Amino acid sequence: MKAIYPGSFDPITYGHLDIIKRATKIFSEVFVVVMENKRKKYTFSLDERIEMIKECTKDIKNVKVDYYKGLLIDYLKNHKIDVIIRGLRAVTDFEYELQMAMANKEMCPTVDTVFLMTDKKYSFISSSLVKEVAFFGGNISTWVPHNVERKLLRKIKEV
Ligand code: COD
Repeated sequence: MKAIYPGSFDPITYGHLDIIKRATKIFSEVFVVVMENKRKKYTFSLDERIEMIKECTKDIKNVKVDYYKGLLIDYLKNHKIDVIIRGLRAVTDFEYELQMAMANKEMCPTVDTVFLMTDKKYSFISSSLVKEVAFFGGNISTWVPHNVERKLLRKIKEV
């Protein structure tokens, strides 16, 4: 069965990667799709985010990296996917995730959202936390893969 893991991935972290690895053990094919969250302003371009995900998942056979600029449910319909994977960190994620899951189900009743939890060592990580700590010179090497750390440090120097 196919599943989609949609997100902003700005940038991808070990938290995201942990969810991707767990999902690939449950589903035959996992589409990691970079999409647009209208509530966010992105640090990395779409191409940069896709490139980082591809580098980080190149050794996982049943992952397909893609992007889509429209509604998530339209991508699902186009690719005949019925399962959305989302990660849950803490109670604070729940309200937003529940709202999205219900809205997607309302728009497309055949769709189910499956929530996965990361290993607890990654459960506090978010892309915005990583960016903030890196910006002020903190060590992020245990929160993001090396290629992502390198690109983020370069991006910080540019601004
Ligand atoms: N541990 C566990 N889970 C994690 C961790 C972690 N450390 N870090 C992130 N996650 C999870 C998040 O909880 C989330 O489930 C997922 O990983 C992706 O997170 P982000 O922050 O990269 O992505 P979001 O939340 O910005 O993605 C939102 C979408 C882009 C998917 C959404 O806005 C969308 O569907 N956009 C397309 C347009 C659309 O259809 N909108 C209507 C939606 S109802």
